[in-house]
Amino acid sequence: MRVALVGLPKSGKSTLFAAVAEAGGSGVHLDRPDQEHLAVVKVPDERLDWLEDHYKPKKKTSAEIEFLDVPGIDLSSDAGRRHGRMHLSAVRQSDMIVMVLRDFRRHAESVPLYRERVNPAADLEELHSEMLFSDLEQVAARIEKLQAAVRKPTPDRDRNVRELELMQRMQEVLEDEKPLTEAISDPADVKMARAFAFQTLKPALVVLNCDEEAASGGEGDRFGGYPAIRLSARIEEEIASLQPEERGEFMEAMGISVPARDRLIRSCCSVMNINTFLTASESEVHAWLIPAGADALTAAGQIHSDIARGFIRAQVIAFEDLKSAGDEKKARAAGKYRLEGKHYIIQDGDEILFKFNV
Ligand SMILES: Nc1nc2c(ncn2[C@@H]2O[C@H](COP(=O)(O)OP(=O)(O)OP(=O)(O)O)[C@@H](O)[C@H]2O)c(=O)[nH]1
Ligand SMILES: [Mg+2]
Repeated sequence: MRVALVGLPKSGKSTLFAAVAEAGGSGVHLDRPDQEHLAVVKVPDERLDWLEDHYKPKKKTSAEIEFLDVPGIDLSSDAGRRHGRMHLSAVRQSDMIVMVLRDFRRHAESVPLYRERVNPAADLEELHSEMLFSDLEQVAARIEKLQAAVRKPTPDRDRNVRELELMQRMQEVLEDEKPLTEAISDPADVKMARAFAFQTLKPALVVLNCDEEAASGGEGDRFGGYPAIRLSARIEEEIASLQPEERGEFMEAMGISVPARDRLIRSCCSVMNINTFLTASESEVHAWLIPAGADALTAAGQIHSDIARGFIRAQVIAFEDLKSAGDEKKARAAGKYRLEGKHYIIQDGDEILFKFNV
């Protein structure tokens, strides 16, 4: 799972990236601001920590997601726009887009202003138009190809006709300046469109990079039609650069209860519609990410193809039930463990033991 941080120049993407990657200080990334950077990040999960305390395993494995720091896209010049296009192709290979918008005013004089403004709504609009436009170009090129193809009686003509109809529908939506997520919902259409990795078809989150005092905004906000969170990239980078034992005190002094890094990672999982399931034993506790709606067989296959192949049953308990019972034995006595089959839909926070036979 890969999340791309995108935005106009100097909105704080690399600062946020350093905080998320816990690179500490002004990490190596700032040496090459013109390049993309990738970091693998552990998803913070209190449930996994509880299981670790409880099972005292040899090993703890967090779920991971990747963050990609993309250089700022300067749409105010032709050269900048061309460069931006290049980087947006890396964005196409990501599963989700985080649009980082500048909303900090303090010390702003030392950071060059984009188009002489601090205006996140206008910035989002500009970024959004660019992504719409780039999808529109791709759609138009595809339509041209398909129009030629459907004139010939080839074996895949039916499919081409269907695709052409879909592309024309998408073109209309884009020309209406709406993201493709609003054009298609039918799973067959989504599948057909997915191959093109359209940008406005990707789940997206807005990050408002604010001054410290404005950064503690609640969850569940929206901005310009997107789910949004507020944070201060600079403070987050500072927190990430501290030793873990110093963080609590600093955060308390700043009036921050949860690092925005954690809020960001969690929001990404929620926007991508990703759940977590857990496995636990004396040898290892492990958190796994899985698309919402996936079944027990898919979860088993994620751990190992043998477990899916020889799947017998899944023994499942909701983490909260385990926690409130206190331990495995008490939960078992209270009848909280269930046996589920292949088609059981995994719920967020399920702790699972797969029984299999190969
Ligand atoms: N005052 C203040 N400055 C910030 C904040 N976030 C980033 N900056 C500063 O703004 C400048 C640019 O930050 P970067 O994180 O490099 O921004 P960027 O979006 O990666 O920039 P490009 O990749 O060049 O587009 C740096 O000097 C940061 O220290 C913030 O929340 N408050
Ligand atoms: Mg940068």
